[in-house]
Amino acid sequence: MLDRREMMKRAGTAALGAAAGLTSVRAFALDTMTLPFDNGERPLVKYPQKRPMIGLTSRPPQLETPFSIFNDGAITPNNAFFVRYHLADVPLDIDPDKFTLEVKGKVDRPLKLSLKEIRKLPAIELVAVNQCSGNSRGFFNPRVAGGQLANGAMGNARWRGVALKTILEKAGVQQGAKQVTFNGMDGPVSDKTPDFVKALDIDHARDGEVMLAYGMNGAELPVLNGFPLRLVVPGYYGTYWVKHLNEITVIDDVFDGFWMKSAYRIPDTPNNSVEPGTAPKATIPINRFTVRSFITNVIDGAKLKPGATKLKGIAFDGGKGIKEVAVSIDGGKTWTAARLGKDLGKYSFREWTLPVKLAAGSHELKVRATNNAGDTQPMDPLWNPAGYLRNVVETVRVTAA
Ligand SMILES: Nc1nc2c(c(=O)[nH]1)N[C@H]1C(S)=C(S)[C@@H](COP(=O)(O)O)O[C@H]1N2
Ligand SMILES: [Mo]
Repeated sequence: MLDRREMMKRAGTAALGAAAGLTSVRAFALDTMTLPFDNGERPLVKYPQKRPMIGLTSRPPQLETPFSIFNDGAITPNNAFFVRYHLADVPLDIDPDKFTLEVKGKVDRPLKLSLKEIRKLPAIELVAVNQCSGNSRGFFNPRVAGGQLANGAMGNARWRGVALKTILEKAGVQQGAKQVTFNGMDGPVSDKTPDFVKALDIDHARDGEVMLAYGMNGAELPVLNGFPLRLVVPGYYGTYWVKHLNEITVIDDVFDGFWMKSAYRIPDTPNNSVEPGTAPKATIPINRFTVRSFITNVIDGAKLKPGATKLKGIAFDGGKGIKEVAVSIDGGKTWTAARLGKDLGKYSFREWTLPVKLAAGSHELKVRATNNAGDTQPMDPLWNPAGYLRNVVETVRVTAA
């Protein structure tokens, strides 16, 4: 366990600015919690606009959602939504009246749009999961380098904004355009660190669903989730969801910046996995989510009363939509289909429930989802050196007594 001083040190002293009506406030540590892997001790920290969250780093702030939140409903509240940054220079006092989005490169009409102008364009809304590529990395065996996250680097929200397609049409994409790059207002503290820039293929960028979002669950974006504007790339890992987005560039080649060419790559193999401990021969940029499902109302190691219990949880995938969730209470020998909850769209968490009867004794509860393309979850974990894409069938061990 960490002592108080160490907790304070780790919780850091990030001061958030006045942009979203925030006064300058320091984050402070409330308590600690322990994630279920070695070196899993974390401070619970309080940042402006956030409820107590699991602190991973303080400069930049990186916060994981306590897993119990996912049992409260299919939508993750803004104040419990995880936070991920790469670069320490995070823009915390953006003046929304001075903010502009620049659209440039291979376009007929380069644009500089204010937030007001962006909000006047036709709006779209969509419920979608945002999940960090490294969500659940802490469970990798052998362990891998990177943020040691449990299962809380994900969240599901109703996003509101303008289709990127609308903006690109306004700018007039030129013949021969291949990709679109996205840059946010945060930057590196040192010149040696490459700026965080991501790219999408032009057809993907124009699919009508990739969105510049200014709204999240009926409110503005929280500062730490990209205020005042962020990219939403439904079904794709969070790395593409560029926050504080202020620069869009249409290019006629394939972008070769560090965060596309060298980072966020997965093995170019059938399951995007390799033998544990080995390096892939060829890699591709990470893209869509793998299929995942969780039990949310019973935690590992729980003691329950024998008899009737209702299991409950969530499932999601990269955009085909969840077709079936099956649950086993005997360690995977037999499976029963769960009842699916309300369908909030193919990019959303899908809630599920299943009444079960537990005899006295120990039980291994497992949950496995299948999407509309027939993709499902492996019984044994797949491995890759960056600790991405984790989607093994989760096991919750309980004792009924
Ligand atoms: N500007 C900016 N946008 C960013 C990042 C970043 O470092 N800077 N990190 C990305 C990564 S890796 C993830 S997982 C998501 C996390 O979104 P969130 O912090 O709103 O949860 O933001 C993405 N957008
Ligand atoms: Mo991420």
